[in-house]
Amino acid sequence: MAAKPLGADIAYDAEQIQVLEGLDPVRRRPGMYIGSTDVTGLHHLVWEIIDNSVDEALAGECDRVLVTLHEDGSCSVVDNGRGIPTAIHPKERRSSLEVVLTVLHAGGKFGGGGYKVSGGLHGVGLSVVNALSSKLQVWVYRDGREHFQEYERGVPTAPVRELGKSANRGTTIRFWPDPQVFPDTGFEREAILHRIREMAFLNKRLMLILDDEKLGSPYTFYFEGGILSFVKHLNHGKALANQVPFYVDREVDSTQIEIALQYNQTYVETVLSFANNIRTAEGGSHVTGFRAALTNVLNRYARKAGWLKDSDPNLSGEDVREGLAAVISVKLLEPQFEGQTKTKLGNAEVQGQVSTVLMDGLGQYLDENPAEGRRIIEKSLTAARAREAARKARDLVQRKSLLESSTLPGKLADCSERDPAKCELYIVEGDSAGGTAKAGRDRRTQAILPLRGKILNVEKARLDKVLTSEEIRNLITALGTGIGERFEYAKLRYHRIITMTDADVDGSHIRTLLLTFFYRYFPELINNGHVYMAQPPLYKITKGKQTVWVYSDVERDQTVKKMGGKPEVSRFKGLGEMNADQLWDTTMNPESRTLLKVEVDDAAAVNDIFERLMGSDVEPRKKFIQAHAASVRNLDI
Ligand code: 0RA
Repeated sequence: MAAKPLGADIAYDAEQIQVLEGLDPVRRRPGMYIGSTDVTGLHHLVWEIIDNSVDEALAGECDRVLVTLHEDGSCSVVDNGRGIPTAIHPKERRSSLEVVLTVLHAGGKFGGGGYKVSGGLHGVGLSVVNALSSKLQVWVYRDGREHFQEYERGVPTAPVRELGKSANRGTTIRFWPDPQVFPDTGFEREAILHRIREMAFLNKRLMLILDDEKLGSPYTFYFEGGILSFVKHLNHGKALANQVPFYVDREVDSTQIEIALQYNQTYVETVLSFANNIRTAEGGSHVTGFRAALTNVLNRYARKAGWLKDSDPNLSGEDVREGLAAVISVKLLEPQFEGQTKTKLGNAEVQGQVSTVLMDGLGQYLDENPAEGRRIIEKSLTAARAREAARKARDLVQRKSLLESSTLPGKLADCSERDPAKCELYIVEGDSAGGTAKAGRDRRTQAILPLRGKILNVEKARLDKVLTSEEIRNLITALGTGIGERFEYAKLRYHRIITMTDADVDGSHIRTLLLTFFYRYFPELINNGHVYMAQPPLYKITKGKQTVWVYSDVERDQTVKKMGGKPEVSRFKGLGEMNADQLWDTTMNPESRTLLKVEVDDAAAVNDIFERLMGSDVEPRKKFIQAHAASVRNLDI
């Protein structure tokens, strides 16, 4: 190392102590800044940097972002934007680059203006990424030069250095997440792929690349069509109602509004909304404006064309959204995020802006594409008739007091406890396993409902058909909540609803059907964390009279070693293999069991998965179920 003037070093050290103190709160309470230190929190570091690069794209200054997952566990993000400013910061009297990377809430951007992802939901700032990385390196290409700085846990190891001339422009940030902060520092390729694909859809003509060094070739995403391509992607593999998708891209009072929609021949609504590239899972003003305008335009069109008579009631919002795949993306200067998870757009003015854009645009589309218009209206009219039929069927069923009665189904072995918070409902595959579970359970708090055979595939049927299934009616009665418009969360009889199925392909399929059913008809139960999957063991290991059940390959190998000799190892096939005591010990005892909580946070991903699982193509489905038995993201509890 070259000798430096002593004075300069002392001044520099003093600054570094300040930096350390500045970022100290982040290292003390990372959860406050990135939500958690699990994989979700870990990925926030990646999103933060990508968001900053995409901001450059939004400013029209960048058209390429490369994310690399390096073999050494670090991640780098390269963009060809303007580069983080490097001039001496007038107030801080050091490089602006260092200020951006070491001062909490310095944001990156000096002064307002422009649409920003990073100002929004995840906008914690690059200094947070830096604070939570054991090492971070940044290269800036700007003003014909290459600049570099390195940090350890947020503290610069030296001042910004000029490495020489360069004709490039842009920023490269490489970071090593700190194992002192994150118990697991492994990035998930699928999660990153999903987000950069989404970013590519949301920012047309921006190229995003993911290079996982463990793999041969990188993934490149680039869409000329933007969210038009997104909607085609959502409908991939589905039969369509309108062949020509609708698309509009307009700016109203400096709000950019982009909407794409296309109907498919399913009964499911998939409307994804975004504000400044952030997924607004709780909706908000843009979604409200979209829904109002869609219902309005289609009713006016149906009446004008005579498909709705004067005496006919209007098509309802639900009718015009059956089979709808749509993406709404707005970009605004000062987005306000509200709601429980801060994913609801609050800006009131956006409602009218979106309405206007959709009314004008869709009105014009229908005039120009009358055949498509006809197909859309026919689909909505069919939905309206089916909804009426479903209402009658439900009333009939409810009048027969099958769903809301106090008479519980005969097959349900209920528990004695009456406080729902203490009660669990085990949904068990097959009468025989049901019998074992009944014998093994804690009858005070655990109820057992055996399901015979395969339950109906609710992806392929409307509610009226779904309600013809006795198994499903039993389940709804046991839950106590009713269904559809009459759903009452407060009447839920069990706070834990646990699917317990065999570990084979059939079992996985039944579990997926059940989870699909909950996802479609009881989303509140999933969102409030009431739905779980039991985790039976994977292997049975026997030696003489001794039997041990294990839950993973690692545990299997350890146990075999511990037992010595040559114990017999067999794959656990079905619940029927165990007697009541064994089932209790391995799978049902709250003291020792593992439950996976079912969580769904991404409608697009879930749709994709359900489509593959429920499609008519059987072979890929089997393979897929085997590979991803838990079709939804799940959490150990
Ligand atoms: C501050 C100001 C400007 C750009 C950036 C930060 C910036 C940050 C990141 C993070 C990753 N890539 C980035 N690219 C740019 C504006 C610069 C200007 O006005 O010239």
